[in-house]
Amino acid sequence: MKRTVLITGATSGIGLGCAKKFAANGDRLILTGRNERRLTEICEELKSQGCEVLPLVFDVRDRKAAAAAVESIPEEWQSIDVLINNAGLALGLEPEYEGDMDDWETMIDTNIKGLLTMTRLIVPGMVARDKGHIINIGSVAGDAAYAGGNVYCATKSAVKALTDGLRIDVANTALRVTNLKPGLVETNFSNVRFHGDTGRAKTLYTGIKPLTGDDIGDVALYAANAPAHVQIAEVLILATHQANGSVIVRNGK
Ligand code: NDP
Ligand code: 8X3
Repeated sequence: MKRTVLITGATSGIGLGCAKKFAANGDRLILTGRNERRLTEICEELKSQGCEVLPLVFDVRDRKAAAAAVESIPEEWQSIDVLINNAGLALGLEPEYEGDMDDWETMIDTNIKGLLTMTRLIVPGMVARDKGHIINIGSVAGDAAYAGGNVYCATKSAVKALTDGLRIDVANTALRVTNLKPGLVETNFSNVRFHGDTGRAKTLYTGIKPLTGDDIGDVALYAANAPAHVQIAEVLILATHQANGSVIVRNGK
């Protein structure tokens, strides 16, 4: 039977990679994002490949809009089997004592509070059905801080704590909870981080073959397709020439 998979932030990068992989697996998708035009294009493309898709346009920082969007899901789509909490971003790479407070607020509101809002809205149904899988997109940045990462790293450490906490809270159910922690993935992430400075964003990926959104989609699908008794709790996924959040060897072989 087809699963219903809700992916937040599916208009780009890792969320889009997950959407493509779950669609190819025969699942049906609820895809979210703020960019309505892009979301519509992606849904049309997936539909043309035979995937059933439901788009929901809202900002995960807006609790009321998120609740209204979830409320609007037609009854036959409401039994969500997999929730991929992916929507998120980094803003800035300044030292902590020089960071932009508005950027901090946006990261905290999106990466932590947005993820919590979606968890609070979707997981009670999973618990009631005793069925479901929550896949949170954390980061290598949550393992240890790197230079200029400060607040972004803190939000991804929070994702780890919230994922571990949820796993404890549902250990008496059949639900599974996974933290996927990618390293360098070439997406729109660095353009967003550097406020549209594409030249600076590109330098992040020079001299190394980075991961792609599809690579992370593969791992998410693996975790979701594991037998029911197997819980992939946490996976760190790095490019071959990246060792951790701080060590990246450029122009390795
Ligand atoms: P992208 O910028 O390519 O994609 C980010 C996605 O998040 C977009 O679909 C965007 O959609 C959505 N999004 C951002 N803010 C909001 C919001 N307030 N409400 C709803 N949706 C939002 O970046 P990535 O794909 O790289 O990032 C996805 C996740 O992966 C993030 O959580 C990021 O922290 C994490 N990650 C990224 C890594 C990387 O190297 N790229 C490595 C490790 C983790 P829209 O603009 O339509 O709202
Ligand atoms: C994104 C990876 O190393 O740019 O979470 O923080 S990193």
